[in-house]
Amino acid sequence: MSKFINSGLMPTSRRNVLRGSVLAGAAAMTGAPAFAGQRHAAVPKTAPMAYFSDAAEQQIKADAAPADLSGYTRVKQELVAPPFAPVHEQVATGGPKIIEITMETEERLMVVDEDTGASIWALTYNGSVPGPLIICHQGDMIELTLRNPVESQMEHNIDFHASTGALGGGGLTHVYPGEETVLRWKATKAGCFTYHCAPGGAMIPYHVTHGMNGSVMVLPRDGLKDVDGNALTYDSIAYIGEQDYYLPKDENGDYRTYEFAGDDYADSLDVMRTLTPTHSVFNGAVGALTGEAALRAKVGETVLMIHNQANRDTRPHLIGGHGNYVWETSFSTPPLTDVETWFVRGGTAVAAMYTFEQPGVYAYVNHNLIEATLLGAAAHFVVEGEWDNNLMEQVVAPHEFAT
Ligand SMILES: [Cu+2]
Repeated sequence: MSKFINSGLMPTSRRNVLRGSVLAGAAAMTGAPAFAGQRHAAVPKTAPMAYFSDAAEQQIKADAAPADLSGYTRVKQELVAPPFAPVHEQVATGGPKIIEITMETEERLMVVDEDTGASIWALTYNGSVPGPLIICHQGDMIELTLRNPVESQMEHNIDFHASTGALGGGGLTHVYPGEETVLRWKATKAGCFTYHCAPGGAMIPYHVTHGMNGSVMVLPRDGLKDVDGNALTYDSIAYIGEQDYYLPKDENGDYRTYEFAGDDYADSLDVMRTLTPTHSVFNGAVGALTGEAALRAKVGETVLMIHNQANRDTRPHLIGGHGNYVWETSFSTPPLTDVETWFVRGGTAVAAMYTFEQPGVYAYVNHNLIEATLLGAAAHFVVEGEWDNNLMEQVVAPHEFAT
């Protein structure tokens, strides 16, 4: 499905890494599309495209009263790779928590499509596309240690759509290779939310479309409810990140390969400007959730499907099933019910709950069917159990009819 190749351990520093704000500023001044080659040169330390200046940030922090952490209990959450979810409670017990998590900004070469050889130097949180699912309850705090390995080529940060202030934390979390930072934020809104890297300027979509995004689920403290206030619970979570890639091709129409992360910057921006992805895949690669890697469930099992798309609108559909309950916007409003196809606004994560009633293989697709079949946006649920003829029966098998 995907493989890792050692990045080559090119020495980097705060001055010569691919810095989003500097590169974006330089691009704006010169009109040049990209500056991947500048990795080797000293880059002047200015911040022409900063949305949130260092000076303002320091002043705000200096004037602020310390956070009141009384009443919180500290716990660690062990993050796991998609499509799985970390161990969590659906209904919170005890008071609010400070949930400690750690993420590394790993730059890794991934195969996107084994059939064509398409690959990408993915920019990731913890090595996966999407990044890991984080789960907390409304009123909890997330305390993230964000670490950028010394062998990275680029600076990274993180913007949590679930958080409040400082560009979702993006203004406070710029880490260069060999640096780490700690950010704590309070989950005040209940729902599923995207998080993504946002270094500055064109580096924002560059990092996001290289895989650097994921989801936070902030559950209501008393769990999920239907429109009448009845409790809704799930047996499992299927965490699906839809990723649009814009992979450059050479003059022969073959996908280009690159030696280091960031080397594709200029070529990628050329493809990104077309707004036409070469791939739209689930969990990082074509076929990442089919075949041996298909999602699994049983008849009677209730699955919460969390669908993240940080950059583009999409419309998931479970072929042969439904979204019994779909929270398209937040958990603060009642869910939509019995939905055939739901909508994920670009820059959003959506939760859809379904209880399987028939065994078989269900395709879960982006119901732009061109994207599902030609670009890769398809997964499979393999469901075990007893077939129910009351719901569906092949009354007569296909056969030649008499003329
Ligand atoms: Cu990044």
